[in-house]
Amino acid sequence: MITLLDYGAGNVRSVVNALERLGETVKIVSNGDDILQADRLIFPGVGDFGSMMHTLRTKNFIAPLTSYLQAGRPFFGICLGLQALFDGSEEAPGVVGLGIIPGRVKRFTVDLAVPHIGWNGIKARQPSRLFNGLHGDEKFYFVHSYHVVPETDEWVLTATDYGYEFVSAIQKGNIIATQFHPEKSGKAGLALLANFLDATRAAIIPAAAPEPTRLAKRIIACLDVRTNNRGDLVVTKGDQYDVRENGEVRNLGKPVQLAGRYYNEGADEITFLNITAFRDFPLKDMPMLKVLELTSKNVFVPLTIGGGIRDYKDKDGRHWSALEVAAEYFRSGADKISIGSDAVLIVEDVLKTGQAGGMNSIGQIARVYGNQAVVISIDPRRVYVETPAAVSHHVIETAIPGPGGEHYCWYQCTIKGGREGREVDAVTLATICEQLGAGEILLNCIDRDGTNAGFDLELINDVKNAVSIPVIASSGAGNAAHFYEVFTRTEADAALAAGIFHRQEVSIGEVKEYLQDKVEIRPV
Ligand code: 1PR
Repeated sequence: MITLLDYGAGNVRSVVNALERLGETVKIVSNGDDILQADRLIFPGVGDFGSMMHTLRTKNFIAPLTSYLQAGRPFFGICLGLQALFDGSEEAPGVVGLGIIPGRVKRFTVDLAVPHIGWNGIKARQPSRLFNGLHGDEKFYFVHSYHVVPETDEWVLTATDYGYEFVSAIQKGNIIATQFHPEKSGKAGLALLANFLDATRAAIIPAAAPEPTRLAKRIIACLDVRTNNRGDLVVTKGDQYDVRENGEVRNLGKPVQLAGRYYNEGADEITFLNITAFRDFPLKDMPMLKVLELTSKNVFVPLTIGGGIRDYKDKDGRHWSALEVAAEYFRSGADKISIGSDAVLIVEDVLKTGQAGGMNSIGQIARVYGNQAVVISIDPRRVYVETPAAVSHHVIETAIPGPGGEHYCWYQCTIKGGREGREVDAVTLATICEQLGAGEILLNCIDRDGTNAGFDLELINDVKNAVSIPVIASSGAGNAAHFYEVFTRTEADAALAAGIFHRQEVSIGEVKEYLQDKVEIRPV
């Protein structure tokens, strides 16, 4: 039996799933006594430092947790569960941490995308039982904007490089905590958790220590999901967003099975897009929640879900906020949510009024679950113009002339799965969404979707140059070389594909094999 401290902020399901996969029974803490009686306590922190400490305080968890830790009893903290052990954080000035490790939590000051999202390496600084079975060159999944800065090196367990070296795990006797997410780090992460669970394993130093560690470019498999004419939830795939063939919705497989296959092939993340959720209330769409629940039991890499995340009134007149919709997705196993149509409408509002409504879905969800949990999915389409002055949008000069020989274009944002073009360009959308609290951009391109013609490099460069959050390049991958192209000719942080993987034209393993030694990736 292992005790899990869930303070109700986020997705602890993935931690529960990982522990259950390792044969543990998990007891969730419901009061301070549960903490005091735990044999081993796991604390996965989510959201921001201030609200985490506030919730711990209102639930009267601070005193039992501090006394548990001061007694040096077995503890594993994850992400904010590491940061909580320190004196305080720049994220919430004035808020006092648990003070178990002297030091503070600071925001990254790097000329790189923040949050630091993705798979990075670790360098062991002291022996630990956590390293049994690891070579030392494995990569683990990170997602954070702040990192810990202990006053002494005494308890540093691992370090990682991102612009500069930071502390990525600590070990103080029985107290161990990692900035990365072992529960989302595939087989290496499960091995590390298994080592924590078995206190009889010997403390070792792994053989390899990458110097420096490097953040991998991520390969993401995307599953567009919708109900077909027979009422079954299927993975489908469009050509420039048209998913029908001879009147029938294309059926390329079952969502849970396909996600499992991509995990085994080495996908670094999996994204589900509920592509017709814009018309229906998505919480009626229980099969989608079930898909997430089942997938997260077997897939230990990050899961993103998009589609229909906005405010609703259901048929009984009950108002559901976008935050409540997102909360259902997080509870079912999602690590990130992606917002498409609603983001365009929010940005239109900002452009019209000069300010964002305080209740906008991007800010609301980011405040509770953290910026890194909010992805903006952009569905742009090229609009050619004769001259940059022809429109008030962000225009680029293009090497791919338009049908009338035009050398300029702008990227028009659309809503409702490309059905409706709006007067907002992709760069403006991305920039404003970043200001509102988005943590990542999923940059599709309707012109390239399903064409196998390669990514739209001009679009990706344009958006990537405008924001400091990570950008996922999407749409058009037709072979492994297209991934090489997008990672060497743009600064994209990740590349996403759908059709080539579903149709088994190229596997994720083949893409990674092609990129090996050319681009930093997480080996399969
Ligand atoms: O607007 O918040 O309800 O979200 C709806 C979501 O569903 C959006 O993220 C939107 O991109 C997606 N969506 C809506 N309609 C479609 C469609 O295809 N008819 N899917 C659709 C867009 C997702 C792409 C695709 C890549 C790679 N497809 O990410 O996976 O283009 O494809 P490829 O590798 O085969 O070229 P909301």
